[in-house]
Formats: sequence, C-alpha cells, structure tokens
Amino acid sequence: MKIVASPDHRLHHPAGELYEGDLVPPFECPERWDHIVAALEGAALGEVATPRPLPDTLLPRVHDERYLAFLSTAHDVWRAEGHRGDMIPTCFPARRMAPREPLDIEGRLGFFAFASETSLTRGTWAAARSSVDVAYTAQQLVGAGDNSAFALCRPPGHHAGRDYFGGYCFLNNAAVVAQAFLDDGASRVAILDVDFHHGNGTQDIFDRRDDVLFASIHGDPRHEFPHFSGFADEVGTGPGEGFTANYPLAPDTSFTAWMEALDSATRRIDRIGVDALVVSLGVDTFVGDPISTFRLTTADFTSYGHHLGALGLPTVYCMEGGYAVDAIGTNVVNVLIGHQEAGP
Ligand code: SP5
Ligand code: ZN
Repeated sequence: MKIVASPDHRLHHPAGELYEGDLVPPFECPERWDHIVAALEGAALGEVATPRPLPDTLLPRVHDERYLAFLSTAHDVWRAEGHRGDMIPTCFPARRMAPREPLDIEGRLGFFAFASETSLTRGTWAAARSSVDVAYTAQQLVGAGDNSAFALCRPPGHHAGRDYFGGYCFLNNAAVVAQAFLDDGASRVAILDVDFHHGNGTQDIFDRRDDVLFASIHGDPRHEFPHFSGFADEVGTGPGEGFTANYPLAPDTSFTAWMEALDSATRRIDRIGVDALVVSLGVDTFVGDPISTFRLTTADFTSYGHHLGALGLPTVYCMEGGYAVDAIGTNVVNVLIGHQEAGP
C-alpha cells in the first residue's frame, strides 16, 4: 500500500479549541500525525511518498470559488487589520437572516463557518492545501495502477462543505479524491465514511449527484456533532436520490452493531457498482476516544480492514478524525494491514 504524507500539516496548530466553556488544547493536534507516522514506520506497509500539488482546476470542482477566495486570504486580512491571533467564528446566519457575504472580516468568518470549535490560523490555508495535495497524490497513485493508498491528511476534510468550514475541516480531501477519479474516467465512485461523526461536508458536496455514492456510519446526530446532519432520512436530492446513505447509531454502539451497519453500507456499494472506493478513515470510533462514544477496540480495526480489503476495489484512504492520540497510530495501521491482508 502506498502512503502519502506532508510535514506541512504543522502549519495548522491553533492555540485553543472552544470546548465545554473553555479554550482547551485542540483535540485535532499535530501530534496525531506524528503517532500515525511512527506506527506506519513500525508496520513497514510501504514507502512514504511526498505529495505533488493538485491541478488548479480541481478544487473549484468541489468548493465554491468565493469560499476558496475567503479561505486563502482570510488570515492576511485579519493581520492587515492589526490582529495577531487565531480567528474564531462567533456569529452565524440563523433562520430568516440574509445569507449574504458581509464586507467585515468577522462577518465573513461566520458566513463561511458552521462551528466555532475550529480556529482559522495564519498557516491554516497552507496546511489545508498540503492536506488536499496529499489526498490527490494518493488518488493519482491508485489511478496509475496501485491497488490502494493511504493519504495521511491533516487537517481532516469530511466536515468541510461546498462553502463552509468547521469540525476541524477546511478543504474536503475525500471529495477531491472522488472528483479526481471521475475526472480521470471513472463512471461512479463510492465514499464510505467510517469516522465517528457524520461527514456532513461530503454529503453536502454530492447531495444532488448520482456519480458519487456517499455512505456514512456515525453517532446519531440527535446526540452528537454535527447535530444537524446525518439522519437516516437524508438519502440525496433530485438526481442524487438514493446515492446518499446514512447509518446513525446510538451512543455506546458495540463493534457487532457497527459491523452490521458497515455490512449494509458495503452491500449497497456492491449493488450499485463503483470503479473506486474512497474511505474517510476516522478512528474516533475507538472506545478510548475522548470526544466520542462508540466501543471499537484496537483489534476491531483490523477486522473491518479485512472487510474493506475484501471488496477488491481500488481504494484511497483519507485520514479524518481520531483523538485518542496514544492509540491513533495502531488503530489506523490495523485498518490498513487488515485491508492489505484481504485485498487483491
Ligand atoms: C474530523 C472530526 O472528527 N471532527 C470532529 C469535530 C467535533 N468537534 C466538536 C466536539 C464536541 C464534542 N462534544 C461531545 C458531545 C457528546 N454528547
Ligand atoms: Zn470525527
């Protein structure tokens, strides 16, 4: 399995995260990457390749141009106005307010955000760009004939919608990978999101489309972030109807119940028939995760890796969440080893 990673992820390291009334050290921290790299080195899965930049035309196929213009310049504007620290969104358009991009930078920040736990920092754009380059390079390797690749994306991507950031995500890495497969000739691609949280951003991007099947297994939004997306009756819109599948699961879900949802999701992928698989790989389903409630053990990650590898599809794994930092490396590597053992 090919592995792609970039040290430029370090450029995104917010000073704090708004959490339960305090600014705490961010759960989504640079050390996550270090632990995953260390575990990958120990496992000898494959060489670690450095990314090459994605073509300029690709990002605007997934994200809104105005959003990209904002994201790429926001902290420059912030600094030009004399601010030095991170940007934390605090004011959002709610029901019956005008969804119009303001001129003021704080207004623009809230306009393009959906959650205030995510700070935008001086290095965020460069890090998010490197993350999406990592994902794109993994896709190119698989497109060129490798069976599977792991994109060690940081920051993660699956909460980033067509024109909004939040949930620690800015650019939707998995969506870019799916779009790149289609642009390279695939007829249909599946994105399977196994992060503990619903991939609301990915769903948003492909909601009306029938060329990308989006399936997500996650904590029931009645209890969990992102709170307003990921219900079972969200099945896609218009031509996309039937190409979104959500499997919301109760707090404290065990591996047995989780695996039943995975089996339904992968049977659906089989039925529809796809040329490639993108896995939004969050390991915050781990029993020891500090912000999540599922009960998967380290060994369970190997089991479901087997299940995914046995699908026999060209596969790109994109790193998403996982906040039990000491276990994150082993859990990720176990999925990849499981895949490799069962795969072609
Ligand atoms: C990529 C990813 O995993 N993003 C997750 C972002 C979650 N941020 C909000 C965390 C708030 C946790 N609150 C726990 C509520 C339990 N009921
Ligand atoms: Zn998550």
